Amino acid sequence: MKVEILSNFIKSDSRGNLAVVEGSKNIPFDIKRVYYIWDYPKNIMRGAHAHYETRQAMICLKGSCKVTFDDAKSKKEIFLDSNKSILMIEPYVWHEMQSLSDDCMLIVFADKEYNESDYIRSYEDFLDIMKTGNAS
Ligand code: T46
Repeated sequence: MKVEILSNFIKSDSRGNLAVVEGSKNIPFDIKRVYYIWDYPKNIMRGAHAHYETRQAMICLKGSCKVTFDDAKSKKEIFLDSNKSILMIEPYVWHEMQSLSDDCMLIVFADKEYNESDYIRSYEDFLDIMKTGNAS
């Protein structure tokens, strides 16, 4: 499974840093929705689902967390602790965010409006969908 991490969206000069996220320029889709997540209880997990269609790009603005990806064939863990990387979250990839630091703030850019029917929230359903090839 290939997990894409994008960079080269920071403008730095002697005054500091400025980050620009531009749809269909430095992230590979038009941005339809932006949300951010912060202020977690201890040891909480977020995510734990896959999407049918929605493509997303995530930046850890502050703090750190571990993101686990699972495509039903293999798993991959990415540790996010820098606001200088954009992590792509593609459809049909089960993703979980764990080990969220107290100060962790995640911002997510999505290419679709929120639609609960785009979520696969049961891991068993996800495995079935991936096995039966309904994913293509
Ligand atoms: C994802 C990961 C990275 C809305 O009403 N509109 C929205 O745009 C979103 C994102 C969520 N919601 C509602 C749905 C739930 O009632 O907010 C509540 C919490 O959402 P959820 O449990 O899906 O949150 P996470 O942190 O588990 O997942 C979120 C995104 O939903 C998801 O698409 O990929 O972050």
